[in-house]
Amino acid sequence: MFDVQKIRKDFPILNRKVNGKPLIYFDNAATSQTPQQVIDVIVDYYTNYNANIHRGVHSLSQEATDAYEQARIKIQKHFNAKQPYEIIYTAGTTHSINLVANGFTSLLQKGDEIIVSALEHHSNIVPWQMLCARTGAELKVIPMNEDGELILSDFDELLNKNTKLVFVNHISNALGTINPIEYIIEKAHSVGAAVLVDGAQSCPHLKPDVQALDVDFYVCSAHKICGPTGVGMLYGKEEWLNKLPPYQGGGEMIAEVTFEKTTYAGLPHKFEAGTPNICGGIAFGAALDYMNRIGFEQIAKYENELLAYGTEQLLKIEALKIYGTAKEKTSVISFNVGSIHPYDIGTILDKMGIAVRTGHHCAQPIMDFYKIPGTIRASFMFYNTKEEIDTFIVALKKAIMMLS
Ligand code: 7TS
Repeated sequence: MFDVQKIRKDFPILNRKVNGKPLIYFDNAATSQTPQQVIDVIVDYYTNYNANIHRGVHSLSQEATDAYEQARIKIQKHFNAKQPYEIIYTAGTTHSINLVANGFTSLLQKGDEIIVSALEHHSNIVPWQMLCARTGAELKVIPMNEDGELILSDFDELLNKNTKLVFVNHISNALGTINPIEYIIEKAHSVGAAVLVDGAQSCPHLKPDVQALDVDFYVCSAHKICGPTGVGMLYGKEEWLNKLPPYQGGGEMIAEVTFEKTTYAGLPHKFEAGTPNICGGIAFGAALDYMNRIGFEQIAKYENELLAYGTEQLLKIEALKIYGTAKEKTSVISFNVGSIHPYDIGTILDKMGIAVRTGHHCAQPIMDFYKIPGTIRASFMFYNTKEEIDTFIVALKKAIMMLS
């Protein structure tokens, strides 16, 4: 049984006050909160077995290496990758995307085309623009409609024999749209293009199966899935990871080094130069354990209830417009009220202990599409409640009165 009050007890931060009011944390799309079970794993690491990995014969180093590699296997199982070495530890989604974009520099040339979607976070736009500048490849964009859905017929027309790569997020951070990645992957493959899916916003809400999706690359950050910041992963199909050259040179990623010639280590180490975020990787595994114990089906069901309830309550407010009305969406609500600036509402809500994000959400092209400077974004996780939404609605109405 899904018991939200029991779950809330796992999150110490939910007990704190902000500006004298109980914290209501609705900025989960930016980062999720951390349960005690994951905090304990972090404390245990630094208290009991902090050591560098893959290099020491001593016990601490062995323990740290085992825990780090076991976490990789947890991540592999979670995403259903075929092999543990298809999971590359990175610093997060942005790092993972840059690793792939950098690797494609030697695989692309003038005349090649790359497709991104209009719904992307800047971290899934800028690295590809940089890649195009390095290689002469051209960037094409799948447009969106008023509901915040991708126009798939336009995508079909963009695809051709020159298309080498397609990049799309699984779920939009600014609007919550769930993109039809199955369709996109299948169509892209039909012209021989590789697909990278940005799972930064999907992984907190669903459990992707990379083999069933047949996706070439899938990336995410642990901090959005109840884990720590500074760690994430890149899943890549073995054949693709073998084709990409290493991203960074350094320790750990080599087979042999001489001044004449260096050979590289195999997967996954080829992409993991230097001392990694060891504790972060272990805690990433613990965060997935935590979420899987609750169960992603339960999580999605409950969050959908929050989404429906929050949407219904918000739409009762006069002059409130929701951006992102896709049929398939997750628990993110982006909105504005009349001509009130989102920042002003966000500031007043903060005074009442409510954390929302305001601004362009690192997705300026979406804001340009709607011709707005930004939105107020309330994003819910499984530890939020309908009662919190009620308090938020009362506070929002107060803010609107003060600003009208
Ligand atoms: N892609 C998407 C879809 C995202 O939502 C984010 C972060 C990133 C990439 C980058 O992730 P990072 O962990 O490397 O920073 N999104 C947000 C957000 O919506 N508000 O703050 C960060």
